[in-house]
Amino acid sequence: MKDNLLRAIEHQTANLVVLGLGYVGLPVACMFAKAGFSVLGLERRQDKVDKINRGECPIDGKEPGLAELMAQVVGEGKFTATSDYQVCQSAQIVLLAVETPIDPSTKKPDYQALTAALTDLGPHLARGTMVIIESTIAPGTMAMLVQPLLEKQSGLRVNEDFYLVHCPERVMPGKLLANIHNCHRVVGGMSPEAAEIASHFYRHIVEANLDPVDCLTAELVKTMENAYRDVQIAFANEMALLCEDMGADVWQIRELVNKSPYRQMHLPGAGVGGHCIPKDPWLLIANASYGFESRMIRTARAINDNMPLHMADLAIETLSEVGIKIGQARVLVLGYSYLENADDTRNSFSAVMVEHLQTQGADVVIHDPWIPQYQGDLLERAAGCDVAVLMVKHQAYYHLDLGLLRNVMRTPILIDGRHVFDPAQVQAAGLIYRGLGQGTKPVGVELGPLARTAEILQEQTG
Ligand code: SAJ
Repeated sequence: MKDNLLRAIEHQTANLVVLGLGYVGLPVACMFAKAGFSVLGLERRQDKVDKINRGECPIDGKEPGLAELMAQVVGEGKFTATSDYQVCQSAQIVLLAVETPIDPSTKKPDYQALTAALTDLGPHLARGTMVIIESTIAPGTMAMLVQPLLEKQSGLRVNEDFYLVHCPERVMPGKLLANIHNCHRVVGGMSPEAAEIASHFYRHIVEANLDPVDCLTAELVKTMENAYRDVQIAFANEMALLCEDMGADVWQIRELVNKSPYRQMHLPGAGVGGHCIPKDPWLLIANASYGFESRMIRTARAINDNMPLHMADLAIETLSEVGIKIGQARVLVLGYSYLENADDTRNSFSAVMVEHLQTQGADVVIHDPWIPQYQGDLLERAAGCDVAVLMVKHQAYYHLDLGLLRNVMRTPILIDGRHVFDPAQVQAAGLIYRGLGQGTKPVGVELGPLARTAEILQEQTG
């Protein structure tokens, strides 16, 4: 089994089926096709299958090189999409890249897509095949869900009849192809042999280090690396709240802290969004048991989830200082995507703030140069607004004409959630400035950001 597979990989005669053609599956399918493999993309949605087979990239947004590469490999007949699971019978390698979201209320993994894919694949799994899971999954999932389900559905035995591998994706919108080529990968195998064979396979598209490990290690590396980032960001956010409370400037302090060796304090911000960071910490602790109680992960998530609500607090408080109630205010939200200079709105923290302000009766106007429904002239959108809240540090906002902004607003208040503006310049333009982490706590006003974090924590821990 091993020699046949290694030979097919070495000579690129191995047929590859990629199951799931989204942000993860589509670029990896194109990269293996470009490397010389014959690739079939399995996708449930027929409209998406047809679009790909016309050579049209189904992924919106700026993904350097992806549309061109896809058109090229489709045109060369190296990559074809289909909705027919039967194709798995002639595959030597099947790569699964399906979504693994978190249930918003229970914070537990939602494996509907993964379970459906494995259930459909099982009956078509041929002896000698290597199955690779690229989706990010909770540690323990390969052993407790993937292996038993595949064995049951196929009647085959892992390591005897087929190989099973977990090679977690490393995608980042805007860098889909680059990250595949340049990012270090752990290659987890249900046996050392499986990890070895999969490493040979990925060497065809990954230039960076490939570390063969066991599956549990691979699951922990991926989810832990993002939980680490979430905790780091939460620390920066909590320091921003502390500095507000104490009347200090967290941005200046962060710069000075980072002058110390081995310090790399992250950036405070108006929220933590995207498809990885808000989700992976919950995956990391999902299967922990035997009395393991995560406090840090939950608290970090609560702090970061609270940031858009804190931005709303800053706006409400500053409005009240000039005698305007939020229920009579018009609020301009600057930025709706989860990351600067990108059009990806998954887990948008601005959406959380918008909903909160609307429940308070505010009239909310959204601007985002990267999101079609929110594009348009910023100053037109700002007309008549009482406060502008900067949530995402899009490059376009760095050159905002503050004087013109001041002239069109009904009340000239600017809340800066990303340290984009110089407070002195904002005030010189005639606007009232309030910056996240820049303490100008009004005397006698009891801020409640940490109290709210405690509320969120209480909700999560039940
Ligand atoms: N954020 C902060 N402060 C920071 C860093 C990020 O508030 O100091 C916020 C961002 O505004 C954003 C969210 O966190 O809303 C996530 O930002 P991110 O830079 O982590 O971008 P992602 O979500 O695309 O993260 C991905 C991850 N890569 C993979 O999962 C393969 C992450 O592990 C990487 O560190 C990140 O890309 C990257 O920078 O490459």
